[in-house]
Amino acid sequence: MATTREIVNPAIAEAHPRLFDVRHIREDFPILKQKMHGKPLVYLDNAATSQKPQVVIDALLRYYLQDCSNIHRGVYLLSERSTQAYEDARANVQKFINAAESREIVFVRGSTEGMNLVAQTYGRQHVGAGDEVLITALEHHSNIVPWQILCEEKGARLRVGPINDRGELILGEFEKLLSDRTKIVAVAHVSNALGTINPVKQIVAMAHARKIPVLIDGAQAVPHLKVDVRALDADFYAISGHKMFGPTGIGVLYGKAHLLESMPPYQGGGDMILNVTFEKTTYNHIPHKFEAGTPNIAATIGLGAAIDYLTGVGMENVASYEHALLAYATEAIGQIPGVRLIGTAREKAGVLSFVMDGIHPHDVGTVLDQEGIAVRTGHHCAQPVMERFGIPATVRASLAFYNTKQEINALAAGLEHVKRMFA
Ligand code: C6P
Repeated sequence: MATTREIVNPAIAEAHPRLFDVRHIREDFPILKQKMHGKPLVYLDNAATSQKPQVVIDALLRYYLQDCSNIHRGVYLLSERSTQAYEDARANVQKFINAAESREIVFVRGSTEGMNLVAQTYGRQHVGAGDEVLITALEHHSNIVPWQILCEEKGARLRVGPINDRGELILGEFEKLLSDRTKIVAVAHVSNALGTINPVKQIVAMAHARKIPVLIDGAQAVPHLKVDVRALDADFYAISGHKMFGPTGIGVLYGKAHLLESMPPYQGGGDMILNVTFEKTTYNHIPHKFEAGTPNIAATIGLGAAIDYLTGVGMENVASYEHALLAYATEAIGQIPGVRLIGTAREKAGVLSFVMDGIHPHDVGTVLDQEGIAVRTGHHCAQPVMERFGIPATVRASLAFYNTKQEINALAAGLEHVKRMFA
């Protein structure tokens, strides 16, 4: 596999030889050593979920081997240790996305739950009959359906900013959809089906000029780009831990403190209360008000470890390495006769979606699997994107910073093999 040193920026590589040496990075991910159908695993389904470095696996093990206990409840040392590790993870997230305060970090199951939380709390509070919620045409179902549920309940209207043939948001058209009726804007930072990076900073500025809050679905951005929620001035920002090298079942909803404080709770239960009587319950302070019941403690601690790991590698390094790898992949795959790239935005991250003349994406994926190559095929939980491009599905190769040019070459060779099989 990756025997060549893949050094993107020689100056930085000289200063930090380990950072850009993909061979060493790959050593941190035990799963990548496996073979599939007798071939080296080429894992190109990182947008679905990413692989975990040993330090994350170790953190999970450590919790279960040494610290396993509930948090915020026990007066004994074991519980103090797990509470500390859980709250340290919150502080890690805060620093990583540059939130102003750790109480702005709410732990949820994933970005899906983050979006649903905002729709069901802020949304129910502020969206009424005749109001509008504005999204874009490149959203994942997780940033469509929660708003549809809300709009149906309230008699509100879901508006959709259009995209062009490259898969870029048409900003002028989007802006025209902002009005007095718009009560919230919800947009993806990076599209999972197309890889488009939305101009979220501009979108936030446009919405804020009209005093409209913005939720950003950051599920596909945080693993690839350095995200600064304060620089973006995002009101809400949703993250999935498992896509950023952390465990499954953990995610983050960032929310500005004054907004979180003003919102009603999402779920009721333990830990989200200060006092309960049958007559009246007073709620806990943020973020605990939104963390009812025993959370996924192990996964939260694992997410903290993933953030430490990413911080060690450096998100600028991740972004620049992947940028070069995506350019290489776009060239290598895009020039194969019969392959058509879907999503050719000028600003892209991590994703290469394509179709092949006369061959169903599922067939492509099945043949690639026999070559040890894991890609996703289908609508990628973004059916309206497929409809926009007039196709039922694509093949999607999605990158992480442990992928290599050799793996892209293997994908290109695999696609030539597919073509021969279906010729
Ligand atoms: N996309 C993909 O293969 P959860 O499932 O809650 O961790 O993430 C949901 C989600 C929200 N927004 C975007 C932009 C996403 O890409 C995803 C998850 C995966 O593309 C699984 S469908």
